[in-house]
Amino acid sequence: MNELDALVDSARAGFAQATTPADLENAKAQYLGKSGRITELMKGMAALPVDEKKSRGAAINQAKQAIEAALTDRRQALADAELQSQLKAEALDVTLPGRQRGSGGLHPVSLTLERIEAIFGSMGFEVADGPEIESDWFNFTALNTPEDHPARSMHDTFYVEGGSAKAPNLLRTHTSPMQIRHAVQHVKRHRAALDAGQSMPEIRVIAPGRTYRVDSDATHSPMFHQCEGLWVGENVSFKDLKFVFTDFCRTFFESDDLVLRFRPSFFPFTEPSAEIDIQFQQGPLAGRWLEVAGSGQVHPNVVRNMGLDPERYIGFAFGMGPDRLTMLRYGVNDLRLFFDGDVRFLAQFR
Ligand code: 2U9
Repeated sequence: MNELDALVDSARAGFAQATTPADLENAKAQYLGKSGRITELMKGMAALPVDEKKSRGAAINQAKQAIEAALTDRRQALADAELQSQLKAEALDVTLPGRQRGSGGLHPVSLTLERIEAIFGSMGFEVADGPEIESDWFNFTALNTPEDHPARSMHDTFYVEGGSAKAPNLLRTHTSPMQIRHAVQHVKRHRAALDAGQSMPEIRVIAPGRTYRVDSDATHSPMFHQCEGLWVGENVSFKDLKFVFTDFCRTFFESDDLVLRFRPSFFPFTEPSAEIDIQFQQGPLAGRWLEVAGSGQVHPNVVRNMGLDPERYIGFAFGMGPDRLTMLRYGVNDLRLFFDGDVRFLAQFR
């Protein structure tokens, strides 16, 4: 093999060892650069006799073209390898199933509110709605709450702008105002019949919704939920309350041997009043009395504020905390977990 064939073979070997464009450029410089081997051979021709220069020049040029061809092939090979590497890295398997967006779900307290509405709906109760920013009249006065009652103080109630100094606006502290509004509208609708001495359809309503109090710890949140109920007619007594609420609790907790206890208590808007406790007969809470609601016969002053004669119309009311019922039903021990917005906690109830 002559010197030029050896040089072409050496260049091909050098280019083949280059694994990156930069390595290849370095290898190219050794053969085709200004101080490369081909340039040296060309300079060496100066010393040759005239009749040898032509053939020598042609031979060197042929070797140069062979090296340039080898360089082009290697550049293409490296470019192809880079493209294949990128295609592999960015490969998208279009046959894979689509990414599931994941099914959302209702908040556990919303599930409880829906359950409460369904159970009382099955007993003929309507569902009332009403404003969360209330007047002093509907939140306190209409409910027979004395002017100096501690619940009216600023450290219990969120007062807001609007209203008047004597009757300020506030964030409702319970859902009772919705009951009063519903009852007043109901009486207005049947005013003519009442004035003619006829009866009116009974008031049978629940009022679920958000309520607000200045309080915050593991069992109290500034925003919490309440659901109150009201059944007023010409002959609605405490026994009706005991039956309705017992039936509700057994259905809600899916426990037919659940027992209720009514403990004497006091609320300005009911007389007599009673706290309601429940007791499971089996399961982790068996044997413990758990307070779940307050209740009582609607106070005559409140019946009067509805526009009804308390000598003719009587009924019961109750109030319970859907947040607490949710904690009992699912075994949650910190109320704040419901309102932190942590999807890892909330997703358990989907
Ligand atoms: C009208 C007349 C009477 C609603 C009632 C309670 C007793 C009661 C709270 C206890 C803590 C709810 O669970 S809680 O957040 N409520 O104890 N509420 S009687 O009485 C009314 C309501 C409206 C027109």
